[in-house]
Amino acid sequence: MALHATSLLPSAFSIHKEGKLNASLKETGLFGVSFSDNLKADLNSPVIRSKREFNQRKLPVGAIRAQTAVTTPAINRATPEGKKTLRKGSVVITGASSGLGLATAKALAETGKWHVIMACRDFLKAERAAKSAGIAKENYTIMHLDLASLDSVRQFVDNFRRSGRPLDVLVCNAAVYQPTAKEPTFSAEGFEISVGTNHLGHYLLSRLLLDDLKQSDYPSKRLIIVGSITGNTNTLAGNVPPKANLGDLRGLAGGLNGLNSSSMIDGGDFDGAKAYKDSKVCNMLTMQEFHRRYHEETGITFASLYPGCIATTGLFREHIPLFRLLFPPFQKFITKGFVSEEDSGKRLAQVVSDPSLTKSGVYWSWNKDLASFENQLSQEASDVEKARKVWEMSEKLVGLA
Ligand code: LMG
Ligand code: NDP
Ligand code: PMR
Repeated sequence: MALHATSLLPSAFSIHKEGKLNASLKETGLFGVSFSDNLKADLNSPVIRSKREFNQRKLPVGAIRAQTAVTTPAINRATPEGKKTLRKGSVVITGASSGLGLATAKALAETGKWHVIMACRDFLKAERAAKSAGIAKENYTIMHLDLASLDSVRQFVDNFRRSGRPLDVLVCNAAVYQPTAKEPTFSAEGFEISVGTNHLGHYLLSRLLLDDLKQSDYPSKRLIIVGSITGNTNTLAGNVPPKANLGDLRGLAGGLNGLNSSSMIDGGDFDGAKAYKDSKVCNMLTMQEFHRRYHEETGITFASLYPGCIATTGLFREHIPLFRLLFPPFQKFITKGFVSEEDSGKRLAQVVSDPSLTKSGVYWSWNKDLASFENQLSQEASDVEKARKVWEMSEKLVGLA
């Protein structure tokens, strides 16, 4: 049963549908009572290639440590007793060189049931991170992916296919956050960098890899996109200014290039924190649109999540030092929304592999007893019409339509 975020808020808070927030200061987290964070392919070519064809192809010179692997059926009778065994799952995690992505890679690799493809923009950083996290060599492969370049996304997809590995789960985790930027910066194709990376890069990646997911014979295939509480205006955290708001999408329609269109989705003046929150709304809308378009036909589980406030990650690297100093204790002791990198990794790993989390179209969160629950998205983040428009506009921007 879906729990409503608002129903978990302290009674002193009520958040109305239109995003207005009423707060009486007695019994609020800031004054001693916890606000738990949870309170609250299309392919270039339409030809569908069989896995056998993938495996027969030669490894390209340019593939970065893409190891050869012969794809075996998901379930085989390998044991002498003839018991059915499941082959190792194969999961791609973007931005696995730090924070949540790295912690998730570690949690999955440690089970011995997953091979993690760490899709990262900085190969050496990723290698060092995997080593220092103690991930066993045989459980991961690093492949280059820069989400701020659509060419790089396409190259990654080619390299991945040439590696011969199946794709059982795709996790769109990477993100950038520019809270202090005064002026926008842009991706290779000229999209404002936060929406360009967090949304458009992942949008192209997941559209292209959908075919690979379809071809997997793994029993539970999933596409997971990391969302956040701060993009949801039905929560306290989502009401800290600047608030997410995609408006009428005029900036997105114009290409977010800051030249003949605004760099912001809603057409407004650049605001880095808002651009990040808007990108998270796009992530959550995309997950639902995937669900509506493809779940029934493919059986793939499409999900997003809010892993908790992982206040110590690299996401806040561009914030002022005072913020970085105060934010973790603020989240730990005041909002009580704090979660360690390790625990957040276990949460995302659950969404990847837990047999009880196979429901599609869900935005997962965790309550104060650390149990997962189906959370409710804000009105904007669950707007069906907006989801369709974001999908169609994004499709044009990334060259799929
Ligand atoms: C913007 O500022 C930045 O400008 C932008 O760059 C980006 O970072 C963006 O969301 C990201 O934030 C937001 C800024 C403006 O909020 C603050 O950071 C103000 C901090 C004020 C601290 C007062 C809290 C007191 C608690 C003491 C704890 C000590 C530890 C401090 C750690 C700080 C780390 C965050 O926000 C405003 O305009 C005013 C702030 C109002 C908050 C709005 C929340 C809406 C819900 C209202 C509920 C009211 C609950 C009590 C309010 C009292 C606190 C103001
Ligand atoms: P980190 O900064 O630690 O991790 C982000 C990762 O994304 C890094 O590995 C980074 O690579 C990678 N990345 C950034 N840009 C690109 C790019 N162009 N191409 C490929 N990879 C890229 O932050 P978190 O672990 O906190 O963030 C992970 C996810 O969790 C994000 O989606 C974020 O929105 C979400 N989230 C985080 C919360 C938090 O409290 N921290 C709360 C809610 C959601 P590199 O190492 O090279 O910089
Ligand atoms: Mg927020 C229940 C309270 C709660 C939670 C769970 C978060 C999560 N935050 C909460 C409350 C508040 N925050 C309050 C009351 C304030 C005003 C003092 C506040 C401020 C604040 C700032 C300035 N919070 C922030 C920032 C950031 O720069 C972070 C951000 O918005 O990044 C986009 C952030 C966050 N608070 C969170 C979470 C999870 C973030 C981080 C990032 C994200 O959504 O990925």
